[in-house]
Amino acid sequence: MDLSGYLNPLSIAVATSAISYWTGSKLIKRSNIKMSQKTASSLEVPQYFKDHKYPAKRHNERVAELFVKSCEKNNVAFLVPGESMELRKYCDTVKPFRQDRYYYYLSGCDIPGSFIVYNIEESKLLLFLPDIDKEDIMWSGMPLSLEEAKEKYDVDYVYYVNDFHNMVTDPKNPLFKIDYFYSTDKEYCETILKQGMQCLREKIIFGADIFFKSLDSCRLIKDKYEIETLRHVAHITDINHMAVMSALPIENNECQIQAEFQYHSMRQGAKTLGYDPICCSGPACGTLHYIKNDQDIEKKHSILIDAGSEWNNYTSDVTRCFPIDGKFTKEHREIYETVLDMQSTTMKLMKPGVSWDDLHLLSHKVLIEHLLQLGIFKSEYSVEQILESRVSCAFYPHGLGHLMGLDVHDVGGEPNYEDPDDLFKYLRLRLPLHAGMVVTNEPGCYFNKFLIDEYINKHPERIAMVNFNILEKYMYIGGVRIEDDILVTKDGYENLTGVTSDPDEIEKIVTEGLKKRRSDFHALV
Ligand SMILES: [Mn+2]
Repeated sequence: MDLSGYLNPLSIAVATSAISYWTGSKLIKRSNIKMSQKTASSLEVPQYFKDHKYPAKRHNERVAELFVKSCEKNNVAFLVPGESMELRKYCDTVKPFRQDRYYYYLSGCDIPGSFIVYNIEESKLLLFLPDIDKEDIMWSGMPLSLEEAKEKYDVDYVYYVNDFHNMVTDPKNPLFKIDYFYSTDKEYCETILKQGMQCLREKIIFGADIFFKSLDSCRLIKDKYEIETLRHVAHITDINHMAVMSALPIENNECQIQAEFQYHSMRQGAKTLGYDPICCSGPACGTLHYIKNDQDIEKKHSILIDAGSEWNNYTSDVTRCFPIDGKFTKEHREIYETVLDMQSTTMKLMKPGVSWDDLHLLSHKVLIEHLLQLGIFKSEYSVEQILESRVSCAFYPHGLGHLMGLDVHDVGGEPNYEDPDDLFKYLRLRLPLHAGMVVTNEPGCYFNKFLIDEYINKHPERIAMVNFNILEKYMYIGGVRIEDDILVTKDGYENLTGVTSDPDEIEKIVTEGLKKRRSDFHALV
């Protein structure tokens, strides 16, 4: 095919805002993480990332394959912009930049203010970089050149935003023939349209269902590159969690739990986390998305940390719980083993074709069996009667897990937040498992006054099932959640998370850490 109609890349030109791309030298093998491992100081990146580019072109092809099945129009292209840098009000500093996830999926490009065009009929992917702002070079340094960008990204051509106008208005250019540009976001597109491209306005179709559905279906199933990325970030996260469990002498407040996690994340090259970390102690462990992370942990017993590093825009999502003094109390251990049983019972059954609804339901049954044994539920009721009443939602109100990838709660799970059944309302994945999905398996058991009021005290038939004298003895724990990141494989699953969840091993790790002095840690304050 003759592509001479596309503009020739300008050789002298450079683009604003380069992103860092660090490389290492050898593959870090994930195994069970041992305290003696010194990989936490390493910036090494698996060889795979040196041999492969982010497969942006393939992602566009896959989305287009699905898209054309439901699109009746011809001469169609995708026009997808990324996020731009945004100034804070009344000052000249910028808000933290986070690339749009749909854009990243289709470009692999983290440069603010860039966009892609994918010409479906010609199967050509064009990347447009922001025009050069010479003044900005003084402050921000030299941006990536077009050649460097072509080398780095899996695209057919690289141009400047400024070139786009000439291309779509030149009758000899293939883009001139495009009748419809499907786009995700109107707001981002406004920047492009402002640059003298008003003629395009009526050709752009924003936010069409068929476009988003095709994107979400593709993002639902991870390819090899995405799996390797998720594996690498899971390994980084393992080490952060190990660090947190091993550093109690310098952790006196929840914010120092967070500090230890983030410090180790950044040392391994993961400069951001996939979500606000949840670092709680004592009764606060019962708050599902607690992000205050500012309370003293002394005089409490339990810690719950739910945190995951982010690397090349892919995240991890792992929760671990441990006793502050290195020894689980009787009640904490009982609840810990309950949750571990919920997780391992459902984990064993994970494989393609299995309904996530069914596994979620099974995790409630395992919870109910344990709470019956502990006497929190009264023995005159059967597992079925208790399950049917939905009283177990008071202790486990969220879902067994969710999809994970570019977003921590990744797209494509078809949740139904309007489900009238409390048991399924917050289940974010309502599909059968499929090879290539990455999901969290994260059951929990919480003792939270608000949840007990909402789910038990407002329902007389549920009140009758609970022994409140026994329940009271567990309130100080707050809650336990154990969360691992799981890849569904063609005949089962692979647990990407390597940090231990075995309660005996956790006791050992915490105890060993407690034997150290403050001066054994790199801690000036
Ligand atoms: Mn999660």
